[in-house]
Amino acid sequence: MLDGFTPRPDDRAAFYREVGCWEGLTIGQMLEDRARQFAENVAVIDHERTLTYSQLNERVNQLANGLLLLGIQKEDRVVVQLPNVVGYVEIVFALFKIGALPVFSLPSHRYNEIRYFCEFTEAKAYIAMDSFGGFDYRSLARQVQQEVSSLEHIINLGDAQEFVPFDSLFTTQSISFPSVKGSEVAFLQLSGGSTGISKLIPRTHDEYMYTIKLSVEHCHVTEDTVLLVVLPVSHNYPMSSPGILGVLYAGGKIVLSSSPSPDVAFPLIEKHRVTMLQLVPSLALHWLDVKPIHKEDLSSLEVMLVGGSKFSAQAAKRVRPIFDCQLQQVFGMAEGLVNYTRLDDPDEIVIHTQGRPMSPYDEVKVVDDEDQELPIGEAGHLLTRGPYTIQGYYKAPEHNEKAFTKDGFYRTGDIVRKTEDGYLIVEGRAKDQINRGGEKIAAEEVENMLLAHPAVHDAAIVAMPDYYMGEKSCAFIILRNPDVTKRQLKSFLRERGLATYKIPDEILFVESFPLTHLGKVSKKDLRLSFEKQLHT
Ligand code: OOB
Repeated sequence: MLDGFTPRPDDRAAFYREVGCWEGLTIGQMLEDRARQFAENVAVIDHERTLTYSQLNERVNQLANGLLLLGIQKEDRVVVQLPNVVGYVEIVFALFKIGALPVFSLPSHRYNEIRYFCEFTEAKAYIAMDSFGGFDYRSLARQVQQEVSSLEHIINLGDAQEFVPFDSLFTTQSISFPSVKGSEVAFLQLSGGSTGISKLIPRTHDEYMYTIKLSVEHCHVTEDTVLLVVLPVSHNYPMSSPGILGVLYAGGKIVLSSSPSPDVAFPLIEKHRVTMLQLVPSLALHWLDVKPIHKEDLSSLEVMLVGGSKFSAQAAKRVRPIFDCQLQQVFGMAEGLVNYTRLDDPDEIVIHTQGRPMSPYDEVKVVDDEDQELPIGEAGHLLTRGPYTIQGYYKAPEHNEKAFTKDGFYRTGDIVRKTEDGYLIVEGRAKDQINRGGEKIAAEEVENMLLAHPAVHDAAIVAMPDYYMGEKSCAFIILRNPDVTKRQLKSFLRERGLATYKIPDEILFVESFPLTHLGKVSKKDLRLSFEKQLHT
């Protein structure tokens, strides 16, 4: 078993197997199976390529052989940083098949994150595009390769220059694949994080296959489903809720969009008769606002899933009248627990709640600050344990002590209310995080980086309200040296390679921070002071 992975206690693992949650299947076997069952169905489309299930499986096998020949072995970590392209699907399945572990990162990650992921996971390979969205990933790769000694291979999609060209890896030479078990770790997913840099989340084949199967059931994914993916495909939500894996499980079709812009996405919906969409609230709001001025025929749409951050009831009410499709709210987390509103729920529930857990074996508690369960209807901390919620972050024993209870419940950091029927309403957050349109920013990570600037005496990042994004980030800064400008501070963060979405949207210089009675910075008061400034 992978070092740094926390398995379930034996009795609970046995229970999840006994009741049929864990079936011992791997994600690679799933594709093998579906390629037989749905051979001629189209599996995946991007702006350049279309592959059927049998073609996809064949390409994946050829790539898996090439990866083995290159020297990638079972349990090797491979940092994957790709946008929404067919190559992404090919590479992750090839890694699954040989038991190597993709470490998922986002196209918006930069040196700060990629170097950390490569170093922390002792990655053997890093795979990225040549360039995308105006950014050259090869120069990033060069920098990281020099500094991380474990990195033996850099694989590049496109103009690879001195790196291994992705296309050169496909080979018909056949090597036997290592055997991979359902109980083994399939990949490392990123957490939103609240302390320092992102923690990594090890998910096993068994639990992820269960997630996929349940999502397919609750979102009614079938062979006729056409899913448009506009969010970054490596995020847990478009990956498995129901995501690309759910669609492949059911034999449906995935359409990968290179951009979430309606100018790109709406023509794709019309062209491919898309039936299902996954959005974050910030995008849903934008799409709701611009839909009336677009002429494309979107009548094929049946379900729009919205999740990743809170979707207001006000916005939720507009989905059906404007898009003439069903809304399904999803409240999930890369650590595991996923809640859906059900497709046969009354409007009242779909509009006002974030759904209920998808498995009957999900255990969900709402507790006070002393971990005492609260009566139904009262808002408190959400704790959860279950067949697909992790028991520990990867190689993080100290953090795990705090992030999990003694009996294995994950402290989500979310403040929720539970209804009589078991639905959850997200009321807020106890974790020190900004949810910027579904992208999570750990305040501490950005604060630490700001503190490295010689002119900064102290820094505190808080969320500020924003119509589209839900939240944006605001950095309150006490300066040592008044000559520095906001622009210089932002460039400083950029130059240190911080992911673009983590650069504070606003910077405010202050003389001092309000303190709590314990003498800690009161972020609540900082937020209030921001709102006051906004009103004046
Ligand atoms: C999804 O996963 P992560 O890991 O990026 O973020 C999880 C956190 C949750 O703990 C919560 O704070 C927030 O994102 N969140 C929501 C929400 N969905 C997620 N807050 C309010 N309302 C919602 N509907 O974001 C994710 C993973 C799988 C499926 C869907 C979302």
